[in-house]
Amino acid sequence: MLDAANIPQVLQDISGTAITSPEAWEANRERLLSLLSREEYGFLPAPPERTEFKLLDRQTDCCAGKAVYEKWEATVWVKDHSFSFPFFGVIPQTATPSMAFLHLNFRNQVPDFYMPTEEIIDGGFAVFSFGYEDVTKDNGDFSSGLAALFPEPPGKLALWAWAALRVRDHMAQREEIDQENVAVVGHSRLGKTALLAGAWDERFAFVIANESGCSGGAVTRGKQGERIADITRVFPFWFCENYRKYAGKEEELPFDQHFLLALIAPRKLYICDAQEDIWADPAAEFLSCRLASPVYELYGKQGLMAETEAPVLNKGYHAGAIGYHLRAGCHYLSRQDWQQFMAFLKAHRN
Ligand code: GTR
Repeated sequence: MLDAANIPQVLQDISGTAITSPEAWEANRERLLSLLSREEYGFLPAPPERTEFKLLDRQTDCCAGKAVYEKWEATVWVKDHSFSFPFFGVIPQTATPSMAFLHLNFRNQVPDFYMPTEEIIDGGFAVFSFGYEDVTKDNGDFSSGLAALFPEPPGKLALWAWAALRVRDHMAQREEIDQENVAVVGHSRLGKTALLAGAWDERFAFVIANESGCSGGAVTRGKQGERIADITRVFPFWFCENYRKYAGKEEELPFDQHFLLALIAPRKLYICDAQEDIWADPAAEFLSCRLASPVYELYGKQGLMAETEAPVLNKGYHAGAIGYHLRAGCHYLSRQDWQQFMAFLKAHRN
């Protein structure tokens, strides 16, 4: 049973003293990042010694000429070893810089059924993306792909997040992009990845996790559907080894998932769910947003603004710095979700 009283409070330092100022929160923030890294995801590797971006393809007739399509290859060097992966950009042909998404995609195709590209362009946004398995396979093999560059690689979620930071490095070089308004977005396992990327890299002004659920946006204690025992049995390689010891022992975790959400504060965060996706557990995600909100309040901002304990179907909770919606249907990243993301970004543009 979900019960906020059983969930650790985020505004406490290591000695249990209440955190009451942004300065005290920031002093404690690194400790929380390390805690999550040590116990759950593994540590984010240092940035590469060198990165090169090579343009592989460019088309100016994309979306009926409203946008430019580009295919790039990123090559990263870590201690004399290199690894390359492709990524894509679709950028509106406008005179002023565009707000932008970095979409962590399941596939390396543009457009894609999880990425309604023309609609995103029509909304006034650029969208960069990569196919996550071009970075490292979604399995327990750490001997190939990006994983092979690191002697002690973290879990796969952290490796995908590291690759996202390299695409963000590229976006940072682009004048067509409004650097103050870049969102990282992912669905499900890649929603968990988006949260990690956002926690680790403050260049993401917006972080969007769609149906990220267990070990993502949802609190673990009292959660329905997927539990740590389920996720570490089927996908142990997403995490570091330490995480397995919490299977069936959620109450021993020295944190809960709203700590991850709180690490994004005071930047904008967006969590969303599908009504039929009990595996992710919308109620546990909504509660997580509520429990992360006090950190936003330290900064004089409202986090999740909601009057009810449970989310109302199809209502866009867009007023606070933590946005949320629950849509009808099943586990999916739909165009309806994208419409909500675009509305939230426009409403909260920096
Ligand atoms: C499921 C997994 C979830 C979620 C999902 C997905 O099988 O149990 O945590 O990440 O995959 O990525 O689609």
